[in-house]
Amino acid sequence: ARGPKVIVIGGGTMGSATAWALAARGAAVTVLERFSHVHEYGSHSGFTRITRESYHEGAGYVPLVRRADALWQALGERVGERLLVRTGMVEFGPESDPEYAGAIAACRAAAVAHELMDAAEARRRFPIAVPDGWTACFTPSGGYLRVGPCLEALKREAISLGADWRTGARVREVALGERPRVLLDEGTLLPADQVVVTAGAYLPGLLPGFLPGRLKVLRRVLAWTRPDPLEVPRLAAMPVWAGFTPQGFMYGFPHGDEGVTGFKLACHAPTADPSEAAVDPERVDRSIHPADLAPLAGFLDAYLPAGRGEFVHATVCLYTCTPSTDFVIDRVPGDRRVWVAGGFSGHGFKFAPAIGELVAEAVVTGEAPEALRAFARARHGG
Ligand code: PYC
Repeated sequence: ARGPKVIVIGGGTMGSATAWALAARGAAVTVLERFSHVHEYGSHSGFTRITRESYHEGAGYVPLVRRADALWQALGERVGERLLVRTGMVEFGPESDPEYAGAIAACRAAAVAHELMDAAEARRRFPIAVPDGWTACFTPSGGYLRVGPCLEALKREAISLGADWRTGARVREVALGERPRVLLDEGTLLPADQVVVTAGAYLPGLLPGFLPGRLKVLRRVLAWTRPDPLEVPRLAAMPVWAGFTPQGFMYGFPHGDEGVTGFKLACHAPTADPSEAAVDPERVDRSIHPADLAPLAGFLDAYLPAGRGEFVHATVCLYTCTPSTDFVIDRVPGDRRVWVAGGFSGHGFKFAPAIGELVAEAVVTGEAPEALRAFARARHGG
């Protein structure tokens, strides 16, 4: 590589994608990952992630989903692996729910192919007990990404383009000065021309001065049931799904998607309710408690009874949330050579290669591309 020497701190989802995109642009990349490649301690645990264009968080995200989708497809073809499984996605709820209405509005605003149906038709097509008066919205472009193969492909490609990938490398400090330097826990000081911090839930601990008090790390639980075997064919043929219910935004995958033989579901809540405390990722409770599973069982009882069954597996996923749930991608205050991509607020995975591309562009050219303006620190009160 003849380009700048860039250290990427955090080799999870966004770090892997950024390292790949930087290496493809000729940068001399070193990735520092404190755990192993693909692990349970951050935000990519649980084997699969949804991709969708029905973007209730804002139609402005749709071009980014489309770009990422094309990059995932191309990467999959290059490495000879299926990374994206296009199942379609069905969402349901009362149209009076602002987020569900937002999903439909995003489809309309961004010309996302979708089919809106009443409750009776939704019940006929899917094993979901959509209440009368609610509707369902099916988007054929939805699907899921296979986390392990996605992250392996990004890493393999980055290494083939010259990236130096270090696991078990924990960073203590990013030292600013004439040239940024990264201090490893074991005492080594690594100089760089530029640094990208993609440390996920570990970002607030590493750079406490970056959006102080504005990034909250939340603990979320992903769980798998073992449904009645007679229900499995119907559940396996389902698209990815989400319900905008009074209990929250519940979502899940077809039975047997990846990793665990079971029916995976979770509650996506990127904003803490008033009684919920943010967690410290170094000390987060990783055991699973009945209170973690009860809302999921209640959701299945009410809306997806075919998926009911004993919980056979569960894992913790950490969300790093901004107040608006929009991402934050910008330089650190006072140093043009240190970039941060974070605050993915539980909805970032699908975008990874598109984010990697934009961050790499910013690093290599020294200018934030237009598409990153929406994620400036100033938008979050920084
Ligand atoms: O980003 O699509 C998403 C998602 C759904 C549930 C959690 N994240």
